[in-house]
Amino acid sequence: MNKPLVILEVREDVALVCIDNPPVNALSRGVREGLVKALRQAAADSRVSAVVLYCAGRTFVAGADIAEFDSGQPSTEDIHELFGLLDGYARPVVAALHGTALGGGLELALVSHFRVASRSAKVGLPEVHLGLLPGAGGTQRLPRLIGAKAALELILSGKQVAADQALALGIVDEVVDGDLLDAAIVFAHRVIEEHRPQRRASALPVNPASVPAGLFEQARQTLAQQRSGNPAPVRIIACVEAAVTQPFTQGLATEQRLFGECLHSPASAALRHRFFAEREVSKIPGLSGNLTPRSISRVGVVGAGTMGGGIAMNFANIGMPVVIVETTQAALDRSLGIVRKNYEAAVAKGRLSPAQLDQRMSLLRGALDYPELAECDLVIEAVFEDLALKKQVCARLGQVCRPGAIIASNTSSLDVDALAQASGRPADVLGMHFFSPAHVMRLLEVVRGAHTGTDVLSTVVKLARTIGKVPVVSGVCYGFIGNRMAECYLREAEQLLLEGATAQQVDAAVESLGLPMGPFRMLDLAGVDVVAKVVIERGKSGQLLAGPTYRAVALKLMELGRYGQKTGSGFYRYEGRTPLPDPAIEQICAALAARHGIIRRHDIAEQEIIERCFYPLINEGAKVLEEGIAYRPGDIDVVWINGYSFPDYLGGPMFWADQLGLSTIAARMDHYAAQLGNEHGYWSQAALLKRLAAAGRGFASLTESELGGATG
Ligand code: 3H9
Repeated sequence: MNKPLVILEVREDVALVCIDNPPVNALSRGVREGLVKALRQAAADSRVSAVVLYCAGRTFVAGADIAEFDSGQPSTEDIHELFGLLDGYARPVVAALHGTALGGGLELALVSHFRVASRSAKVGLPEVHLGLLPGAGGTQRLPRLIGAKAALELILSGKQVAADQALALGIVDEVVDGDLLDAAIVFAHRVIEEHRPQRRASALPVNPASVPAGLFEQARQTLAQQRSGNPAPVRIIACVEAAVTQPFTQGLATEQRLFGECLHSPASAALRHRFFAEREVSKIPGLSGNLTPRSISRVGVVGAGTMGGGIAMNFANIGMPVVIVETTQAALDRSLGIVRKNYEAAVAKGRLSPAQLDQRMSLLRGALDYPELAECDLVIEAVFEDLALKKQVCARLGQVCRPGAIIASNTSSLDVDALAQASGRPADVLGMHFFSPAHVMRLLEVVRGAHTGTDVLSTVVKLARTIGKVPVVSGVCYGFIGNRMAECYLREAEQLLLEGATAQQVDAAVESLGLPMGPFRMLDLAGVDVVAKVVIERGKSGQLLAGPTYRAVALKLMELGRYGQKTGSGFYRYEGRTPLPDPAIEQICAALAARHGIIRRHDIAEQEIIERCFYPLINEGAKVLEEGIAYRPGDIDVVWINGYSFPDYLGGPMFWADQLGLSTIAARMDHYAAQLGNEHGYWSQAALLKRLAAAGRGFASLTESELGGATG
């Protein structure tokens, strides 16, 4: 028999209602049914004078069951039945909060009449991150409890607040140390003895002083400037405004209507996809859960450039000592100086205390020789992106690192298997591709070589979570998942310049989709010289499927010393950091076009730019899947959202492709092959794309057995 999700126990005059639905006590249908049953039973029990609602396991209810929203299960009407029952409950209900009381979980606590929280508890309404709004009365009850302004800020930000702050705000009534359930029972007894009436949030007026003039108008204006595709924020503002202007039941109806609009929006579906995809990435097919991870307590970094320094910060941030090796004292000093500046900036913003800065800096030690790395458990090389140099470094690391130490390369594109071979101990080697700035960006591509030990892989995936990264495992290929796909995007973006589009036109089209920066602003920021060198190196390696105009503009700009923002000109000219259109680019592109016989046109529309930049990228994603370089389409989406700022409300390129329809994409690929020619195979469809499109399927429909697995 299945374990009950809700258990009722009557202890003297208090009914203890316990929710036990691991891992996070989500308010699933079974829990809702169990709660209604337990509450009705307690109501009929003459011994019961009060109810304490609490949870087993690591947390109070962390929200509605998000998976139910996608499963097409019938509406959440029974939630409202449960909440109505609690609101009108004839005996006082005390919610006992521990862990994270989030979303529908906090709403469950808000509809209870009193709230007691453990000191370590956190509360919040994070629905906005899922493109939703609190749909179980949260937008109506919270403003009545803590005021409209504070409630609006909390719901719009989706932030969690600690128990002490929740007490100060008026979200909880008491914060306790020690045993939470005992404290909640004591609280319930006090309520009974003092004959305290139930404090129903639904019956409270919103404090007028908490609604400064223009509150909602200003919130709408701020939102308009953010150009977000998330449907929730504007509706959250409307709901909190309704809490101020409408009676409770009417406000609740407004909330339910607007919640429904959010729930059925494509953006919320995309954000929910992101939620699960980011958790799924750590599940590595074929890897036993019983693997003993290698112990990592000391890290080494070779190469103290911007990347190396940023990588080192990740480990110092969690209290791990780091040895940084460079060839000269000057390079070490420069790097540690940059790290200190980064920490000082965090202190200035109040995110770090001066004492924490000192403590973190004290964990970083510079060294000029490899033997200093002998005691490290993990060494990450972050030297210049040059295969010969990286091979030399890995060979040296293979000699000096202690047996069992993991050797990682921060290469962004090179052959990890070749590096592993050079080390002489390939089972210990993998790629850890950090994104710049390495101490800020959440993505880590973990590159699994042909001989990488399964314990090594699992150790690094776990470690990545510990340092706050989202790890996505990639197989070995040029550029791994992200940079490999980005090549197609950049190729077409530059090709469009040759055909007559301007840099600002291409950037604007891409930005209209929701990316914060189009390709040319991005290239100017990254350094045109840096990216052009990558193209040259790849050309030399014979791995480029390329015609004579491949990335021709970037190569030309490098030749001209137009390296981007740092030299004051690149695809744009710069006044300070402001990019301005540069007629010189038009002339350069026109000359290149004439040389290569490309006819320039002036009718390139936004839609063509979007299709030509993104459809080949999606097609490459299909190849990445069919070759087993990525395990799942969702892994690719996680890479693009976290590493390349692809808009999360589109769910990542593969999820977006499914929404557009793969047959549409396939048809447009054929169209461009016919219009532009396909001499170099740029418009040849991946077999997987072709097959799915023909079958009217999407990437999301791929089963485990259909997915590649070369990574395994
Ligand atoms: C809502 O409440 C709407 C209501 O207002 C209106 C209703 C009408 N549902 O993150 P973790 C799973 S919307 C289903 O790795 P952590 C998660 O997928 C909801 N599943 O752990 C994972 O599964 P697996 C508002 C959920 O310790 C496992 O639990 N609430 C849910 O790092 C562990 O998760 C939120 O948005 C869920 N609600 O972090 C809170 N939550 O093991 C969302 C988690 O199979 N959740 N799972 O991969 C969180 O923020 C974090 O999970 C939490 C724990 C902080 C709780």
